[in-house]
Formats: sequence, C-alpha cells, structure tokens
Amino acid sequence: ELAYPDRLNCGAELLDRTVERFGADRPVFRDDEDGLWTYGQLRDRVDRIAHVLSEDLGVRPGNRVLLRGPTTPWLAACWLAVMKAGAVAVTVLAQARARELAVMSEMARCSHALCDVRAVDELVKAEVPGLRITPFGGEGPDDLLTLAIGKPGRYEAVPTAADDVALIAFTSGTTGRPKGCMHFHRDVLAVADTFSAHVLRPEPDDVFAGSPPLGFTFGLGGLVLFPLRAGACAVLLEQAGPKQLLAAIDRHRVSVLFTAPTAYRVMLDEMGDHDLGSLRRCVSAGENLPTGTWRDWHERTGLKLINGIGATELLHIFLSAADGEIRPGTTGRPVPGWEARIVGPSGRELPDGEEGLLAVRGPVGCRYLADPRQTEYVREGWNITGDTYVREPDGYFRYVARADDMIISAGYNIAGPQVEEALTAHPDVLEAAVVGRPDELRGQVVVAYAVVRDGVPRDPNTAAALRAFVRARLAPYKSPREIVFLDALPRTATGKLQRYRLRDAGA
Ligand code: 3SK
Repeated sequence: ELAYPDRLNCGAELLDRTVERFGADRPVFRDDEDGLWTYGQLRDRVDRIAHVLSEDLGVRPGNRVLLRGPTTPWLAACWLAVMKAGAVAVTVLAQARARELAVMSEMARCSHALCDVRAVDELVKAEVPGLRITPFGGEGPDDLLTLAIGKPGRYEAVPTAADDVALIAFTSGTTGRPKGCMHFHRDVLAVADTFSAHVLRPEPDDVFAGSPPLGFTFGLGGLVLFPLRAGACAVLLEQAGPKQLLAAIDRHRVSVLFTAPTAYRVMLDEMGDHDLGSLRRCVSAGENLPTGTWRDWHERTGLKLINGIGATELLHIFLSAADGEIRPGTTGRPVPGWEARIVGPSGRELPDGEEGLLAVRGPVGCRYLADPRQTEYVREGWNITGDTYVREPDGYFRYVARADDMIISAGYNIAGPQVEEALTAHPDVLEAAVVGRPDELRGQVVVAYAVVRDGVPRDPNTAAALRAFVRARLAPYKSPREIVFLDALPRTATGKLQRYRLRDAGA
C-alpha cells in the first residue's frame, strides 16, 4: 500500500528530494549532442523557469499549460517547472498538427503553452483563443530561457495536494478520437513506486534511454519519472529510431532501455558490432511482444525482454514480470500494488483459461476529461482496458488481442495478433497487421498486411508461401485469405498499429 502525505508536489519530490538524497553533482540528462546536465543544473534551470511562469507569464496553480517539443532536457525541465509551480502539464506529441492541437488545447482549457521554438509555427497555426504561447530554445528576448536568465536559482514548490491534478495526457488510442486522461501528483510517483521500483529496481548508476517521446506517458515514465526517482541518468534523444538507440546504448553505456517490440526486431537486424554489454533491463511495451522477438533478443544479448502492458489512462505499466519471473509468451502478472482479473461482457469474473476482458485496479485510475467513455472504461471500480486476455492457472496473463481486433469469421473467433505473430515468425516478414474484412458469406475474412524485407518479391508466390507458412502453424481457418504488401504499416505517433485504418481501407 503506497502512502503519500496529503500535501505533495511531485516535481519537488522528483527533483528537490532526489538532490537531497543523492547530491547535486550526479548526471541526470545527456542529449544527442553530448550535452550533460547534472541534478544541480537541472534544479537551477527548473527553478528559474518556475519563477518565469509565476512572475512573468501569470501562471497560477491549477492553470493548464500545454507542453510541446521533441524529447530534450529543456522539455523535461519545463515539465518539472510546471509541476513545481502547481500548474497542470498538458502533454501532447510533437507531431500533432494544428487541428489536433486546437482540439486538445480547447478540451483541456489551456491558458498557456510552452513550446520548443522549432515547433511553434504549427501551434500558432492552431489559433487557440486566449492561449499564451511562450517559445523555448531560441534566442529572442521573449524566449522562456532568456527570461529565465535573470531569475533566482531557487524556487519553493507550490504545496499542492496529493490529489491535485498534475498532468493531462492525451491518448488517441488506436481509434483516432482524443481523450484527455487526468493524473494526480500522487499518481506520478505511484508509477515509479510500483512498476519501476519492483520490476526495474533501478540504481543511481543506471542510464536510461528509449524511443517513446515525453508526450506519451510511456516515455515520460521511462525517461523522466523513473530515472529521477532513483537518482539515475537518462539519455534524451530527439531522433530515437532503432539505429539511434543502438548508437546511444553503445556510446552512453545505457543500462535500462524502453522501446516497442518492432524496434527490438529492427535492432536485431541492425545490431552490427555495436556493444550492448551495458544493458541490464530492456522493457518492451506499447504493443504485443511476439515470442519470436523475445527469443531472438535473448539469444543475441542474453537478456530477457521485460514485457509489459500499460495505458495512458493508468499512466504506466501495470502487468509485467522481472528477471527469473519472466515467462515468454505472457505479459506477466500484476505489478505489486495492482490487481488484475478477466471479466466477461457483464463484468462477471471469468475462470482461469477463459478469454475475456482485462480489468485492472491499483494506485492510478482512469479519469477522462469530460468524456462519456469514462463509464465504459471504469466499471464497478475496475478499469476495463479494452484488451482481451487469458489468465493462466499459474496467475500469468496472456495477451489475445485488443477487444476490437477480434475477427469473427464463419463463427470462429480469431485473434488478429496471433496470426500476426505466425506471419512475423517467417524470416522474410518484418511486420504484419491482420484485420477482418466484411464478407457476405462468412461475416468477416482474415486479411493480412505485411512488410517484407528488401529484395523479397511482393508477388502472389510470396503471398502463397506465407499463407502456407501460417497454415503450418495455426488452424487453417486462421490463415489469411489475402496478403497485401505495404512499405510500412499505419501507426499512431506513439508507434501503435492503427488496424482501423486498414479495416477502413479494405471495407
Ligand atoms: O502500453 C502502452 O500503450 C502504455 C501506455 C502508457 C504508458 C505505458 C505504456 C506501456
């Protein structure tokens, strides 16, 4: 049971308390250009920015401040300053376009925005009435960092309540309609004190890196909350594709890595002679982890990928397993502090071995910003994540599909991800997405979209060979009727597969 005091400011806890515990001289952030920030420098910069927010920009506790930019130490510093000033950080992805930015800023009623100078034009284009935009990272007199120069280097954090909203994180899920998820100051610490503390067990000498951006809570946790809570260091990369990750691991001796299954798969291909010997924990989340990728990574690096499932609604990962407890082919068990079960459509708990909806509860709950979908997500105190899972008799949870990715063909239930896993086990296939296409006779038929390696012909012979490969592994009714070759699969800005776009395209 986590216990936090009634008055709690997560920014002060993550920064000021960590400096008190571990000292100001330890490294906290490294960037693409080999810049190094110590904890003392971070605190000084955060506190100056917090002064600008309160004194020059008129940010008051509870005001909502949109944060936008590529993953940099300055963006992380702005996030911490907003926390210390008692305001609410509204995090959006750097890739969001003007129309999306307008919707999110208006939904969250943002009064202010802090925006990397390189990303300001799109935000200005959004023409959000009353939004005061302050750029950072430029050199103009109105730049946040110019304004910060003249401020004192210490700022007393606003004594927020543990249950004050600290963060509004937007998710478009995989369906394209944005939802704002509100999280309290205590929630921000709770994800570090559950998943990170029990599964990662970080030490101050750890070096974190990863691909998810700070506008996605997967990245905010893995690159800011978890390292800071442990007094450790994070490498913040603006470009964090598989190649850049491999180079960063080698160069900065990264020990804790966060990325998605597809990136692990590509890294296996691109590893070359990069030295990955510093890695000790590799987290895979955001999507289902194919068992083949788990095994290949284990074979090449000797490391067991830590699978996990999280949700923006619940801030971070709630099912996972560490070290000797890892069982490939499963996501793991509830992280200490969390509970999980499988329920049927009526909410009744199902026995082990039966497929149903994953329901979880723990220190963080879903609180949508004025959205009727709240009562679909939270039922009788349980958060219904929208994933179909099975609990095995030994208590491990095995992923089946997103509930809306189940295909029903001629009365058979087919989990798209299972067919994808069978396809990606073929050495020519880099990625696959499997959806149901409406069919008069069968209701739906299985259609696969595949990305194959360079040089593999995208022709009917390859398609036939892949279908035969799947039929040899799965019941024949699961084998795709058709295989369509694509250059890339449609993904959200956070890397999640958008099966609905393939469904719509094929309908
Ligand atoms: O699995 C996810 O999509 C996720 C979402 C938010 C935070 C963390 C994770 C892994």
